[in-house]
Amino acid sequence: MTSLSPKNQQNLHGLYLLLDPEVAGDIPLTDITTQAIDGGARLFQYRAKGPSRGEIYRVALELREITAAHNATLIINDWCDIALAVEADGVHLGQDDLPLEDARALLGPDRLIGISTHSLDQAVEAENGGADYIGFGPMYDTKTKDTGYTPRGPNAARELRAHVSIPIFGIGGINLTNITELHATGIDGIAVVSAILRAPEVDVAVKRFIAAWSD
Ligand code: TZP
Ligand code: MG
Repeated sequence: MTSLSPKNQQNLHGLYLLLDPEVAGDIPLTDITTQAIDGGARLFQYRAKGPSRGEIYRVALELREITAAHNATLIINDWCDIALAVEADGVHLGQDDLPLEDARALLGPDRLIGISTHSLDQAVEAENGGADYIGFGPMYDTKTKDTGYTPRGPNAARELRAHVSIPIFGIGGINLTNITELHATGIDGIAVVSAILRAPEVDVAVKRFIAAWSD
């Protein structure tokens, strides 16, 4: 298996598809990933909250093979050890996960680290701490995650853009209707779960999101 490091930053824009087995239901994440790649997606995060770490590792290995074959970026949510073990491109961490500094010490300079942020202060802190990108949200109401935050909305994304230079991905409740106003904020991309994983045809949904983001 070939690693995509050193730092595979070229895919840090546009559609960022989060692969969550709870949302995918009966459809294997490997099938979803293959369909999404067919539709043009090149940036993925494996986000599994329920399975054992052994199971997360096994699925991550499969996702790594599929994504690596298509020069697609694979980020692992939460677990630095699994990201390293499967030679993923990086890790995504929340505010209550391993601190950025420690994650960087483990992962080294060549892997990507993304940080979930919910305020301008957190976003600036992540950038100053050496994050490669940030997620910012929830942008809108979402049923996929109980975030504990009110929706931040596009104006907050616009404000963030004025203060943060690293790639910003809006997340939470993003669909083909609200994508247009988010694109106008100048952020770099959108992290999407249910609107694509629950679509009748993942490849078609991916194509629509990519087209909407580039229009
Ligand atoms: N973090 C903030 S909102 C969210 C995560 C993981 C879930 C987004 O899912 P959806 O289905 O795109 O609203
Ligand atoms: Mg986390």
